[in-house]
Amino acid sequence: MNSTSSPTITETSTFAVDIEEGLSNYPKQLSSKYFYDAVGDQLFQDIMAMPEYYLTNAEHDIFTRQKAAILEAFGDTTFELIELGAGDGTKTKILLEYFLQQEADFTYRPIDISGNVLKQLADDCAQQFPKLKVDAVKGDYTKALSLIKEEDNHRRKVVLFLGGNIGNFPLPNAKTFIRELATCLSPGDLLLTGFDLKKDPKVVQLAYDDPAGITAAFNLNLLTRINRELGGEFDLDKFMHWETYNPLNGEARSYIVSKEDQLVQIEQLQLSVHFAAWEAIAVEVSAKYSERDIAELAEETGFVVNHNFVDQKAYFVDSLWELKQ
Ligand code: AVI
Repeated sequence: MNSTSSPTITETSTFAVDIEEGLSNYPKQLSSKYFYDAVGDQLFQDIMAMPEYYLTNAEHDIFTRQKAAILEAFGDTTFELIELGAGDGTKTKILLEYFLQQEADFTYRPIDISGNVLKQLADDCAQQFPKLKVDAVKGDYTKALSLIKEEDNHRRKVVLFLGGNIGNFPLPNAKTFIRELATCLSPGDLLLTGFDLKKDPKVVQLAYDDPAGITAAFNLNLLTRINRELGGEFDLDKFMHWETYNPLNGEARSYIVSKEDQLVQIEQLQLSVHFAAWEAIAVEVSAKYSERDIAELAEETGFVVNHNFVDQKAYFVDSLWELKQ
């Protein structure tokens, strides 16, 4: 598919199944991948523009200042550029523009769960970079892995996994995911991953519990989505957002907490969900790493760290890894 056509719609909807399972479990748990409906996409844009959400600016700083070093570290200007969880691609475009200026020979393959942002990204690329070959695909990470596996092996693959998306896996799951990703790559292929670094816990806490309540709205929108798509009857006033940051394991965790004992009907699931007062639903983990954690993760998943690109505040790192023989 070229940059002017619409992204392929390939995702199978497991929303209803996952919601039913997550709300029937104890403790209750829902995946943050379901935050991203049209309203969620907009709220995430708002989050990225918040002064407290430092991750976006930090990675922007890295790409702006170190794009030449990044391309140089690739060691070759011919590659397949695959982006997992591409989002709106704002920061990636800094790299794309530079790679094009340097006449690198590459196709850009963004993969994202949100068709809305992906369509926007494909359209933006077509406008801004008419010469860029774009092949955009809607899908989650499982879909992404199967696509990477299907790719022919003529060109070296460079996989981008930016913005701290890896943090949305708890550490053991991150390891499993990267190991699986490694099985889809060949020795010498590259992985550029954005890791949010462990830092002053107050800074992290504020990024996920902003005073304006944008993050709270982002998380609670999941209940609105269940109401709309599955005939749920969640009353948002009876729930609240709660955030914790554990500086030991680096996990920032988001919860939706029921403020009272209540029953919530979800018509299309024919489900009546009981919440005890102050019962929580775990909705998101945003893990933070130290450089040592990153080195260990690379080692344990078959990669070698080629270079760490750190922003000026040392808040965030884009870590370039190469798959070992
Ligand atoms: C997409 N992901 C990296 C964001 C994060 O920081 O975990 C999602 C997010 N959740 C709350 N704020 C931002």
